[in-house]
Amino acid sequence: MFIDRARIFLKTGKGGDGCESFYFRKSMRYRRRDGGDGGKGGDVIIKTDANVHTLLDFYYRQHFKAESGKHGSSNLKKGKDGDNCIILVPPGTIIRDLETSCIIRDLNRENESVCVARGGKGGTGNDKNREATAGEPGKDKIVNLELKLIADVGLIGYPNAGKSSFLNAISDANSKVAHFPFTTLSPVLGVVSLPSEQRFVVADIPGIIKDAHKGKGLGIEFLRHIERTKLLLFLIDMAGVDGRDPCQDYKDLMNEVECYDRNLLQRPHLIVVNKMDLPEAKDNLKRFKKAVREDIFSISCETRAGIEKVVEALARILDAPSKTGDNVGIPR
Ligand SMILES: Nc1nc2c(ncn2[C@@H]2O[C@H](COP(=O)(O)OP(=O)(O)OP(=O)(O)O)[C@@H](O)[C@H]2O)c(=O)[nH]1
Ligand SMILES: [Mg+2]
Repeated sequence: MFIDRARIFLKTGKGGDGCESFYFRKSMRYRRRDGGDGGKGGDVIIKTDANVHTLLDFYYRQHFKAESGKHGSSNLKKGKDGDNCIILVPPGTIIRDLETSCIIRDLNRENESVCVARGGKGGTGNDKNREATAGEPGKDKIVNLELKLIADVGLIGYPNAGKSSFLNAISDANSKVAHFPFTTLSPVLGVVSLPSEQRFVVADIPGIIKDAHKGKGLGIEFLRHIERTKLLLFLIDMAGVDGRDPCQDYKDLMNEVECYDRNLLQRPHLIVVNKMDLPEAKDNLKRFKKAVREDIFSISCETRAGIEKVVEALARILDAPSKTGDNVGIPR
């Protein structure tokens, strides 16, 4: 199960009460105030950890509580601060306040942390002529977590187009491949390592079909995971194995991406046509080239033909200094 959204309830620690206490000995003329301060209530902190990959843990547990501060005591003893509650999330998690809908933080890097809810202040003890006060309550919060994977390249294609086969061919990933649609039900990341020591991450997301933006198939929710990618790779089954027209597939995919977020189409992208080992693919490609006037990379994941050229192109584009809206030499 791949959970990429969660709602969690955060309870902060209450501040410990300040102590009201007086010290007195027979030899003293006046009693002395010696009440210590209360300890601070624990905060709730959210931190990224590279070993956490999904928000699945929050499917089982939604309530988190930091420790309250201890009360102050006589002899100016300060109460102990409450322990913070630290919640681990994968890098790429966006934290949103439920009440205001504002983004509290977009945690992109490893070991990045943010204090989401502050514990209450400890009360003051009655020393130094002050009155003892009670500890303050903390600011509890309900937050929504949303995971957007961090990858350099996002694969977009119809189900069965060969996205997982392509990812497995170029990277260390082991994404499930099968001859039926919707084999991949949750995003898979693969790391491509080149002899030049350049490395980049490719995200395989579940297939998209016409009218996915209206909820058809698995919908377009998963496109969220390519929002942060630098480059989009449209993968098209040129043999039309499932009986569709590849030119129409391309138009449908573009349309679905546009419906999700039209700015995504401003991103550099590559068009890769797959299954060129099958005889139907040759004729289809001729028509496709006339209809789609862009650079096209033809490959076969079955024979591995053309795959190296695509990897070289990806590496070149990713290596180039990025300019917003730049189409990196690929005319649209
Ligand atoms: N002949 C041929 N078959 C291919 C090629 N690439 C993939 N296939 C086959 O196409 C089918 C689908 O491949 P997948 O890699 O699972 O496709 P996908 O796009 O990940 O599919 P979903 O996960 O369902 O979206 C499998 O039976 C593959 O063996 C190719 O280049 N040539
Ligand atoms: Mg797949």
